[in-house]
Amino acid sequence: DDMGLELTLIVAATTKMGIGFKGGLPWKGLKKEMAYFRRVTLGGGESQNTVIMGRKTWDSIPPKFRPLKGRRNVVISRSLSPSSTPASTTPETADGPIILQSLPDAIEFLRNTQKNEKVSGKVFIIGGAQIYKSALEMKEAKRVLLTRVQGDFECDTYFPEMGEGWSKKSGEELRGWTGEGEEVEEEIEEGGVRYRFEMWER
Ligand code: FOL
Repeated sequence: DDMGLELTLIVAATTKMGIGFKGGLPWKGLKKEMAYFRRVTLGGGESQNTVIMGRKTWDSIPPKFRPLKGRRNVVISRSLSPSSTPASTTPETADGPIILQSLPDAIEFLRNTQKNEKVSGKVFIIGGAQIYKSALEMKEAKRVLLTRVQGDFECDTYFPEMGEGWSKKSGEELRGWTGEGEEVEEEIEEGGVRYRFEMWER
């Protein structure tokens, strides 16, 4: 049953909602922030989680880290996907990402494959701007895990307007959903940059 297919967007953004600069992240060295991304997307459960990303985000991940370990990697690309293969019959290769043409195709693919309990974990949208925008237009997008980075980094890519109906949840609710420990509530400082972890739902 796929009634429970929910999408969670995960993003780190500046106060002006900047998320990227010149094909990468706007900052360097927020190691604990990246560790949070890794822990949360990996999860701790029995079933494997999925990360869905655009092709430019795939390119931005250091080759030694991709595909992101321990997670099903889905990449959205019109040019790299075999155009005649329906999403429902896209073969899953042992290694490397699953490449699909659009976010709706990716959702269809997951609906057809998440019946397998080993892979019926959480589904994360990890960017970038174009994929976040498509995701926010879908009813399945129920949650945003937003890291608010208090810094004025130069950016050329921004998180799209979230629109109506979103509310920020408490730190306790964030911990409940992510399985994070107490430390997630506090404001983190790393190399002179402060940030805090938030969870929004609709
Ligand atoms: N969300 C949050 N909260 N922070 C981010 O940095 C972030 N980044 C992306 C999407 N959502 C995010 C997209 N960019 C890696 C690199 C870039 C990236 C996402 C992931 C990456 O290499 N991740 C490795 C860990 C690398 C390390 O330990 O330094 C991973 O295993 O997740």
